[in-house]
Amino acid sequence: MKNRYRLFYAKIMQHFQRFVTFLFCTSICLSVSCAPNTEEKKPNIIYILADQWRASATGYAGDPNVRTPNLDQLAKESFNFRNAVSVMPICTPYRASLMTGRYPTSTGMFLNDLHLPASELCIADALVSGGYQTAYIGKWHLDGQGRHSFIPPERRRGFQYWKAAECDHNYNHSHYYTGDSDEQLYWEGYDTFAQTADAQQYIRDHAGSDKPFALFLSYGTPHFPHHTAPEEYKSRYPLDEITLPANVPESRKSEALQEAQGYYAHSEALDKSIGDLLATLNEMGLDENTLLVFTSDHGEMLGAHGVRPKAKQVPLGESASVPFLLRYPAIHGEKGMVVDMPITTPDIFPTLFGLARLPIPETVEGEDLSSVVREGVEKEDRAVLYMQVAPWERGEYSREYRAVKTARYTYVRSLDGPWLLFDDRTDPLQMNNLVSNPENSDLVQELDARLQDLLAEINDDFRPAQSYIDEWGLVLAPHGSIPYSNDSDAGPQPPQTPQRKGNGE
Ligand SMILES: [Ca+2]
Repeated sequence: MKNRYRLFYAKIMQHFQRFVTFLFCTSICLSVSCAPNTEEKKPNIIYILADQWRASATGYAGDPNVRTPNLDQLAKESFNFRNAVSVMPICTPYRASLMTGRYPTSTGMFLNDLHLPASELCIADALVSGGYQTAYIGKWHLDGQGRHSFIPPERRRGFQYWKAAECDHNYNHSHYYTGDSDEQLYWEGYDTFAQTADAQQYIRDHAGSDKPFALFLSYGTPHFPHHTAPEEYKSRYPLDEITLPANVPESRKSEALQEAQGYYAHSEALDKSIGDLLATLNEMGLDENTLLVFTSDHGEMLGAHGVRPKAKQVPLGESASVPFLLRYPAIHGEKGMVVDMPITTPDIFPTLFGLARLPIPETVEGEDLSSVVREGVEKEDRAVLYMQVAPWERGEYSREYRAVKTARYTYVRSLDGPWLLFDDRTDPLQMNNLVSNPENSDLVQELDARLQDLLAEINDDFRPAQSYIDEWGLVLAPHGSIPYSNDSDAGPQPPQTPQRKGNGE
């Protein structure tokens, strides 16, 4: 009898608890999601894009040389995607993919200095449609009509506030254009600092606005020339105090050290700038409702694996892996999370839009990963694609390739078949290519199947470079990419705009 009574009592309590839970959830639902458009206030968006900052070269990622206290702090407050890759580790192709959310094989934007077709829907146009004010400061590299040419408002792809140049890495005397004027202006002093000051002013000027803003801040550094970094920062990296990773062979060491000094100096100067920018955001009370990203378009080899310093394009981690911090306290609070799930460039546009609750255009090919930030749960077993369609770099690693990155592995296929397999967890310097090891044949097969699936999704059948060059009607210069001019007096250069001719034509 006693037991039966106990069971009966437990049942009653169970029902009671369910009822209380129901009441509790209903009241939350009424007060939060079902309340009259408690739609989250649209966040401001600040996208900080460095040029050539490899994933490993920050304090928080464990680089023993560089000092990045501001980024280290930001990493603690952010979702730190430590397996982020550049969909094509080179300038224009990355930027085209960022702007469109599409793969280089879908837009034809797989070489530097191409002109992004007007028919491609860009992120700023979509942001304006979503009620945003838009701004772009720094390096653009999508206009393809001369690196020093004026880019008129109608070719700015939806960016309203504009202080930008197509491409200029002369950091202590770099140009920009603004407004409707084709007058070439120059940033005062070191452009990283001047562009930061301009972004700070933009934030102050727009803090009280009814409309949210989206600011893209596209720095030229720490891309070479490395020796032009501010002396004050260079002096903090004496050559005899720099430790090179074990994958830099003896033959590259002295050159790598020399370049690393300026590379780290540019990086620390940029870290300082990011600290200044974050301070302004905080002063204006905008921290909470700002979706902030810090990332880079691709990395830098700095002599690793014997590849010359300044090079990228190749599939190795120093070139393809990028830092990617995303902070949006209104959604995830003050603490961040380390995310092992990989992310590739086309995922960025839809993820930002998912977080801002904006409709994602149908043209976008990447995946919306906003739920990962909202719920703090990674997608299991994700694999992402990156590639090189027509490399113009020369050397052992400069081949056409298609690659898969997972939380653990990098697998790369060349036109000859399976080429590289690294266990990035046990071998982060990628010194042990496991692809030919018979023990790994199942793994190679599995990763190759995943690669084929990802390629099928974007209808890419991985052909030799020339086939794509012909398909998109492009004509290359002797250096292996699109011809360009650095001469602003030469007037606009005729652009090469990829236009698909269709296979076999
Ligand atoms: Ca670049």
